[in-house]
Amino acid sequence: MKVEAVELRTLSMPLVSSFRGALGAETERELLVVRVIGPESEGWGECSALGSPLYSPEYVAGALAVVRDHLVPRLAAHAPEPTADQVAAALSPVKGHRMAKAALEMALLDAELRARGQSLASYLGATRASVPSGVAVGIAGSTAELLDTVARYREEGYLRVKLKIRPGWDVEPVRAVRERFGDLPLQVDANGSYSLADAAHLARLDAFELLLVEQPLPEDDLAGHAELARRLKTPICLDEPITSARAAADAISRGACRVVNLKAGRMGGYLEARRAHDTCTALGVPAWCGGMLETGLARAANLALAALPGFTLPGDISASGRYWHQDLTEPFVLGPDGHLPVPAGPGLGTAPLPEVLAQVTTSVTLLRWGS
Ligand code: NPG
Repeated sequence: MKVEAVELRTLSMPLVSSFRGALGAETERELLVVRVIGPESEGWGECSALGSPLYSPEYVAGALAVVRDHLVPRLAAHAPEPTADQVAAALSPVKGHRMAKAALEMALLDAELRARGQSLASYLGATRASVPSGVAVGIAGSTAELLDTVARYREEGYLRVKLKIRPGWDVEPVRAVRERFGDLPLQVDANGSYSLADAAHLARLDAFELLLVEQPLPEDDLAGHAELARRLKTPICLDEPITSARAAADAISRGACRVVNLKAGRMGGYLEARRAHDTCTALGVPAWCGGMLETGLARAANLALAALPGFTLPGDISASGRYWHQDLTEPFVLGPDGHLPVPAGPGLGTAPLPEVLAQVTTSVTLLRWGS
């Protein structure tokens, strides 16, 4: 498509409640959004990097710098009229920075699909009009507080709950939730905070009929996960190390996981996420769509992705109200059946509300295409 300019905005959005996990306590979500502007169409991309490099090496200021100084100039030189499916190859000489690359690809995809009137869901191959919604619960101050939070989310209609765990906050809180909510589809996420020496302790979680335990060990320990898998009944799911379709195939073939969390940002974009989905489907491995405290922009794209047939478990895609008093887009609202609607309009099917965007913007950088 013809591109005239790329606008980069950093935003700061207050979260409804602080999100405490192995990643620290976030109360404000800093983020970067990318807007591709052309004569016929424009599109929006959201970078999932956090304000600080606590989940991945990427973070907002770094992502802004790499998009501005490397990704946009390189893409403009390589493909003066780029299409979204050229982005990954054109930017492959730049190592890493997958979340930044994903944001640029997402913006081009949105612009392209808008121009031809096709929804992202239909482009990706979605087979559902709505997807079941799960919710992630951070480390609570006490078990009583955790039970209250889970009860509230149950009442709101969420269909499965993911509890963050870490050493010192695991078996007892999980037991308390399971005792109180006997039939609740439940899973846990450790963000890599255990070691193989904790295997016997982690095996105590087998008593609670969890759907899965996510990322118990550090991300570079596939062999450890394969060993742990032999000692647990609960399926292991990987998150952080799944950086591509190939990484997913590798982790599965080594026996390091039986379930995969797919996050487009972590994999360099929605096109690679779709390939990873296809890989999981071919290998008979259930996938689900992860979340990174996104605004309505990436939530829209995640809903499109999660509507593919291989996403057989509810993802971390909650309603806007779980995160924001005021979302960047029209809010996503949970239906009475605990599902969220997959946007059907062209491209992402949504866009930032101008007055909200203006309110939460902390910086604007305008780059002319090809200069
Ligand atoms: O619902 O968006 C959500 C949050 C789900 O727990 C969640 N995400 O480790 O997967 C994770 C965690 C996360 C949050 C990761 C923020 C990175 C940033």
